[in-house]
Amino acid sequence: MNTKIVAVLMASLIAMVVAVPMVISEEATMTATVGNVAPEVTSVSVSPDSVTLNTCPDTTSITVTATVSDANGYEDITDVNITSINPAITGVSTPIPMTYVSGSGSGNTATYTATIDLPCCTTAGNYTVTVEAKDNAGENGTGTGTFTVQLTVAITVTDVDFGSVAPGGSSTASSTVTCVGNAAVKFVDVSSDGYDIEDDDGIVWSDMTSGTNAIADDNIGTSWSPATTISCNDSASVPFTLNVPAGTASGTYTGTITFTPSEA
Ligand SMILES: [Ca+2]
Ligand SMILES: [Ca+2]
Ligand SMILES: [Ca+2]
Repeated sequence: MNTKIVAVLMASLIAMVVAVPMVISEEATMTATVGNVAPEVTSVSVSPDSVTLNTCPDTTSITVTATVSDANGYEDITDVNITSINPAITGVSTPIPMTYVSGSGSGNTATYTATIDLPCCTTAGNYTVTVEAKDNAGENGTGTGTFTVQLTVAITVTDVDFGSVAPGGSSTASSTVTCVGNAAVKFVDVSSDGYDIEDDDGIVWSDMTSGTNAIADDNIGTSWSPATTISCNDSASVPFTLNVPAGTASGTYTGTITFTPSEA
């Protein structure tokens, strides 16, 4: 064989090997573990944060708003609750579930709210609300907010009807006084000399009149004790006695009793 031909054949073989290489891919598995991060309650606010209660029997609504974040995304937050109110409020039980505010979720953060109906006898003072958020892994975070309940001194009273009284006779009738604010009340007797003596006594009354005729206010008295207190949602009868002087003209006499309560 001619060496020139051998060289050409060798060149062809080498060329074929280079043109059709054997290529085999290999896959490597990637592994990473993303840990759970507990949610955080980043803020708790109460609106209004200074509460003047409606009088009994009405309740007063306050709204608690919490901002919750979770580094695994807000979708990892499963539930948010008000777990305690300190001091506890009679008639308000916890936990109170908070509701996700529709559309508030973005990235790591979402907003939750709950409404609390405060009873009319909720004690005045400062309160702390604790909010707890949980995520899918069962981890939790808490945050607190505060609000203040103001003192309300308020009463309702019923009218006093002495009925039919003969001249020279007397009659006793009562007003039912109900405490409808969160402060227990009393009626101050200034100078401890009886009601309707000083203008700022807790109970004062007018003369009773019928046209131009009058029964003077010193014919009316009460045995109510200034030491007596009335608690929220409790009632008491305040008795009044009317002496109709002999010689009083017939007619229907009317007047006014003014009750001014003080915090007991
Ligand atoms: Ca998480
Ligand atoms: Ca007095
Ligand atoms: Ca008077």
